[in-house]
Amino acid sequence: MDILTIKEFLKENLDKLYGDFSTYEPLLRVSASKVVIIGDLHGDVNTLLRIIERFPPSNWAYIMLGDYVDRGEHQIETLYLALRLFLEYRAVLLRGNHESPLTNYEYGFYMELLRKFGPYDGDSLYDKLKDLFSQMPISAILNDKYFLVHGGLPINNVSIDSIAKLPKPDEVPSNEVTFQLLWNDPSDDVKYYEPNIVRGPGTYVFGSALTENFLSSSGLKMIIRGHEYTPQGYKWNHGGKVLTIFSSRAGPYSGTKPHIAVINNDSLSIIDVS
Ligand SMILES: [Mn+2]
Repeated sequence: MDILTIKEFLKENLDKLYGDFSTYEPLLRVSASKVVIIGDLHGDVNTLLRIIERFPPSNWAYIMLGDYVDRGEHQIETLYLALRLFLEYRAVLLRGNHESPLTNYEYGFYMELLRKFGPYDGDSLYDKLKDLFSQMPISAILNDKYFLVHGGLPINNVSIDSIAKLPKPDEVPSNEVTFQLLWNDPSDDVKYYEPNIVRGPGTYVFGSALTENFLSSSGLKMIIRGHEYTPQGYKWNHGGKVLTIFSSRAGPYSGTKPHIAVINNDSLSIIDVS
């Protein structure tokens, strides 16, 4: 993948992409019978290329759960492919906690832009990319059944309607509900919630009682999310109500078997794409 082509693509398309993303509410509603759901990539462009080859986006609706950048070797290439999937096939690109200046200066994306595009173009493209991130949708409801989000449930029993009205753009994000949707993790060890010691201030682990409340009040069946590294590439929590998908073996995740979730005519399977 030629880095100059990617630079030109970004220069030509970022304004249009910003316009497109700014029209979306934080909660999307999606209906499709054949769907590919991709978890964290973190710059693992090779896994994304394998997924595209095996599940052609002309036949499959793509939903990506965020964390395209930071950590891996090919963050720019991964984001570029995701943006092309959006422009050419209307892939759903949800925002992860790494689509934010809060992480990009520290975990690699900003430095990769400077290194591959040069200091001037790298810095000015980052300015536009962080604006783009601030407009990405936060969550989606798929087929009136699945709630899709990068991190997890916030602790204060939010409704679907209130998620749909969260403020956008939100660069950090600084809204605490948005922040928790991008950062929280499920736990089988708590009933309601506790501070998330691993991730730090403002983040929580949410228990099965919150999942039950949310799913029953919204009429949904399952939460599908990314965010958490698991060596086997997926895991279940809350008695099969919360599915975590992890799709990267970049950088620190080289021992992972990346997986995706595939929905084909209402049946859900978890597929090894390593
Ligand atoms: Mn994450």
